[in-house]
Amino acid sequence: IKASGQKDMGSHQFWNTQPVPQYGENITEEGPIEPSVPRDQVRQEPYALPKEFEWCEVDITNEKEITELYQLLTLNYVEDDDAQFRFDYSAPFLKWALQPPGWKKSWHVGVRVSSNKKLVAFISGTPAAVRSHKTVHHLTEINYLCVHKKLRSKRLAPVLIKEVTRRSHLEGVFQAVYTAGTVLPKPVATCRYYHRSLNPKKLVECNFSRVPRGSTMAAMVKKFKVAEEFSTPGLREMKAEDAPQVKELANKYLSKFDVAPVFETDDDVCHWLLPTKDVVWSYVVEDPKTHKITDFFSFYTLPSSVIGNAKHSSLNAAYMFYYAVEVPEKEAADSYDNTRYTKQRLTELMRDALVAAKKVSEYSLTANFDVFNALSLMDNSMFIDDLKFGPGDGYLNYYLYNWRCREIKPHKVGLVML
Ligand code: NHW
Repeated sequence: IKASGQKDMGSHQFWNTQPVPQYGENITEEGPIEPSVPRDQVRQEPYALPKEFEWCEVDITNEKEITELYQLLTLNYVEDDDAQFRFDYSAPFLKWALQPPGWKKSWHVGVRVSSNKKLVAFISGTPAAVRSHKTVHHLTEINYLCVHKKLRSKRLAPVLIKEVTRRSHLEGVFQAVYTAGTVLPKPVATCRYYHRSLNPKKLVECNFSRVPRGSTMAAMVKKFKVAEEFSTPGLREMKAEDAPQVKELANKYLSKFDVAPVFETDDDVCHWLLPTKDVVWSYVVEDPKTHKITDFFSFYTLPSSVIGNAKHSSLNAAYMFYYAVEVPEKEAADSYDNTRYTKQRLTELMRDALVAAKKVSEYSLTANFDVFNALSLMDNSMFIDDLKFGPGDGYLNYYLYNWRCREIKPHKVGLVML
């Protein structure tokens, strides 16, 4: 989904005051923009809200409160420019996304109307280890910033951002990473969305895609047909016992990108990658002879509400998440052979990811995927054309808060944000 809100460069009343690089700044040295400070020098009182509102912590372990958060987002979160689709993160998904190891309730920041306690705005932070170039940051991943539609353009977003920043500072965290469709000062990377049709008929009916001139629906259905069975020998669902090997494999593969997460513990890997019902799916390749895990891939579900369509109310999308291939030693030594091996292996693996998405769809009502989405990051450009992904009109910008960082090309981005 492409978010709107592109502004004139330079005219950012709020962002011009923040420790982020400004447009036009030429970055040569990496490092913090403002210093970290001890806890007792961090502002102790919450920022002031307009008088009819109050702060709250949204307790997402509580069914009532996670439902309130779900309701706020399902009606008010990100839409595309033409207001045809709106992200519809499910409650189980939000629980998963917001409760990684080390998660903090104080970083699930809500705003309620004081009189009736209605939840009208939200922003979240979750702890993560993310490397940019050579530095590993223990930072905050910011996500799910949302202000109710009726309260837009009242400068509430800057207050939410300042408050979550203050709460990060209180925990000794002075850097953050976030992504947005909106262009703000100043993206460290920009990736493009690609889409692979699984259910072309529905995508056309939802106005998500068109039948190309000179083609027919029958031709599209044929073009996008997916095999029924996996082709990679040894491919199976990931299990908890695989975590130590998957951790090694993932960290090694991710080390070649300029911005990427670091999976520090088996718990991190289990949280993010073990299959979680109706949320995330992961598959590993176990070498039939050695029983070593040589590759893995994962994808998550994120449906969008279809706005104002007579026939469909929801579009179900699978999103490519993390993956890795282990390059055998003889190919690894030579960069040409390495690339050739990776391209071939990854293409076959991702062909199976499409098969897996189809298989999941057969057994699940909530994850009946119509489309498989991926960004132009990691090694995705190696399989995008062969597997019939097409470019979308959405872009995703990556930002670091309080860290100057040289620009990163999409194929050097190894971080996937939810
Ligand atoms: S991006 C998704 C953001 N959410 C949506 O698009 C949902 C639908 N839209 C809304 O709810 C993933 C509202 O339009 C929002 C803005 C709330 C977006 N990021 O209150 P005002 C994330 O969640 C700036 C950052 O009047 P509004 C990542 C805008 O440029 N800033 O606007 C979130 C302007 O500032 P400027 C954004 O429409 C990362 C100011 O807000 C933004 O009623 C957050 C206007 O405020 C966005 N997506 O509410 C940053 N959209 O300077 C984290 C607009 O230009 C930073 N703005 O005048 C790090 C913090 C932690 C640090 C720790 C050390």
